[in-house]
This record gives sequence, structure tokens and C-alpha cells, in this order.
Amino acid sequence: MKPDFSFYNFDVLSSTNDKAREFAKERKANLVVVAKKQEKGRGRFGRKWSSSPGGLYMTIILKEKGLDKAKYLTFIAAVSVAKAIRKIAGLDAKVKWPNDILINHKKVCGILTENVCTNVNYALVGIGLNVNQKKFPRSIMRNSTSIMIESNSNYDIEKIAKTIINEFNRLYDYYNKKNYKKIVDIWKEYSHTLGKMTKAKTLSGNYTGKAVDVDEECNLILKLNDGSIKKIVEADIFVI
Ligand code: BTX
Repeated sequence: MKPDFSFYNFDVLSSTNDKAREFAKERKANLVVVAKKQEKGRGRFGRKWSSSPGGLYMTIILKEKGLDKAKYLTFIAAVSVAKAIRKIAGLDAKVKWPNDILINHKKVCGILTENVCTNVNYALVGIGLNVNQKKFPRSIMRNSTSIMIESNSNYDIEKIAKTIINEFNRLYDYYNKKNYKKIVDIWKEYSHTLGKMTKAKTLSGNYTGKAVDVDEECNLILKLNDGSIKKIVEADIFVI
């Protein structure tokens, strides 16, 4: 059964993921928390997510199948955003491993999936999408973009949110049926990364090679210059 999502809208939040955590602790699921701006939007590893008005900041709260399965929700969310951008703005949005969406090689969206563990586990799938912003802080200007910058038009943020959730709901069926291979296969169709020479910065060091595959556990597979295969579980990657 597909969940029926209810939207909770706020003008300002510190982070939609934090508000979603409060809801999850009250055992509420199948909710979407949306804010017009965030004061402490964050990315992976505690990094800052620039959250000015004009962007979409939302977190989907779901019951989880297991902590190791949250990465499939990140993949589903990424594809849903890429599909919504293609549908609404006709732009060639692609997914970059593991959690970004790019347009013209620039980051338009990031996804942060977190867990809440009670006796039922919840996943918080946070989506930050640059919609109508015309500029960004200097530190991220070079590599960031918005749907507005790429298409020269303004968009209805609520409509985009609903389109993303519709796409998410459709793909969520595969997650419900534990058809994880299908999720990875669909993600690959939208991939910006596969087939490209890539540098992966991991906690244990840097690796450079051709991105040859994403395996069924969502790991990136690099073929290194010496011909060996390296499985990348967590990293920041750069296409070179
Ligand atoms: P990430 O760690 O992969 O990427 C964070 C990096 O992205 C930053 O260090 C910066 O270089 C760059 N960046 C920051 N803000 C932006 C932006 N607006 N556009 C493009 N690039 C940017 C990505 O983490 C996951 C981001 C999730 C954000 C959502 S918003 C709703 C929810 N609430 C919340 O606090 N986080 C999530």
C-alpha cells in the first residue's frame, strides 16, 4: 500500500529534518514537513546547506524497513527530484552519487537521509532544492544552480513539492516490495556519474578511476587506473 502523505507547512524552521525528528518521536509518519527557509539547514557530515527563501526545503517521514535500507530512500528521492525537474521545467536533471541532483554539472539539490530509532525506526528524507534563487553565497556560487537560473523562469514551489512526492510515492512501491535492485536500476538511468573518470574522497583516502557501476547496495564501483576494482561506500566524488 502506498502511503498517503500529509503536508505540514512552516515559514521558517531551523531545519526541516529537526522538525521531522520531533514528529517521528511522536510516532507520526507519512508526513512531509516543508519550510520556506531554514536557519540551520545542514548537509552530510554537519555541513551547512544554504537555505534562503526561493528554495524548497522539505523532509519526508517514513517508517523504515531497516537502518541499512535508508540509502534506497535517498536514491528514490534523488530520482523523484530529477523526474520532477524534467517534467516541470524540461531541464536535463541528473543524479550524482550518492545524494545530489545536478543540472549542467552544477548542484541544484542535495538529499540528507537520517534515522530516528525508537522501537519503530523512522527515516527522515530531507530534500533541499534550489528553485527560484537567483544567486548563492560566494563559497558555493561556482558549483550551485537553481531551476530559475537554468530556465530563466519562476516556479510554484508547492507544485514542485507535490510533483516530487507523487514521483516518490510511485517509486516507494519498489521499496515496500523490497525490490531494491529495481530502485538502483532506475537510479542508473538518471546517473550523471557512471562511465566518467571520477575522484572519490573518502575518510580512508582518495581514489581515482572510472565509475563503472553502482552495486545493489548502492555502492559506487570504481575501476582504478591500475585495473583493480574499488568499492566506494561513502565519499564526496568529483568528475574529472
Ligand atoms: P552534502 O553534504 O552532500 O552537501 C553540502 C555541500 O553542498 C556544502 O558543503 C556546500 O558546498 C554545498 N551547498 C550548500 N548549500 C547549497 C545549495 N543551496 N545549493 C547547492 N550546493 C550547496 C547535501 O549535503 C544534503 C543537503 C540536504 C538539505 C536538506 S534541506 C531540507 C532538509 N533539512 C536540512 O537541514 N537538510 C535537508
